[in-house]
Amino acid sequence: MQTELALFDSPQRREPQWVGQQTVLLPGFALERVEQLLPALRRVVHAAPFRNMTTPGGRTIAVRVTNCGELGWVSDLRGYRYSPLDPLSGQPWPPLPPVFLELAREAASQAGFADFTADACLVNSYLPGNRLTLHQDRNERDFSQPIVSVSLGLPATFLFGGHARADRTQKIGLQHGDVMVWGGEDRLRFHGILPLKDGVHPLLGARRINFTLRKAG
Ligand code: MD6
Ligand code: FE
Repeated sequence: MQTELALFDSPQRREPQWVGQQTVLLPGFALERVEQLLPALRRVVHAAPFRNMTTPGGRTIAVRVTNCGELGWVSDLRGYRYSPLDPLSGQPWPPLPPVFLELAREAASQAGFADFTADACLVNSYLPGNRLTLHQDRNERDFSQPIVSVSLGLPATFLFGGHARADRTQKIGLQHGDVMVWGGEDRLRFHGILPLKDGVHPLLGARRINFTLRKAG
């Protein structure tokens, strides 16, 4: 009985799935740390609240974002870039929680990227209906460094394209606790998120949180 309950309660990591030459989905990889990740996330969001940013073209980005770490990704009429200061407060971004750094390093090493040390973490908050259009992540200095992406809350469909915007995309389901690591030859592939479906997650409610750990500087 006890074992059954323990089995039922215990977070399940599943087999890694290679979705690109240097891109791996680690299903459930973050589950065993969720109890540390959520309070750490709450502290970050308390210091640097989620906000809507503006594209250089003047559109509002529906997905709300914040950052932690030495550098944070920002977008406004002047462009996309990394900044050491939160433009809302004029203060440095809150520090990267050690549990984020450890998770990123372990996940990256599973994908063959040894000694990954993130200095930036972009946190995205999606409500039902929010999507992220196809884009490349190219504001970081060193494209030899991978990106580690952690999904929490409602499930989402990730679109994974090629090196040109018009290339066909594959759909990858991302669930609460999944971690994706990508780098190398896949580092500049176009990608996005389909509109989030309605739902309520037992821990996070009606939203999805994604955070991506990067070496930006
Ligand atoms: C998201 N992720 O999962 C959006 N970018 O909500 C990204 O845009 C992303 O997951 C670079 C690397 C991994 C990612
Ligand atoms: Fe991205």
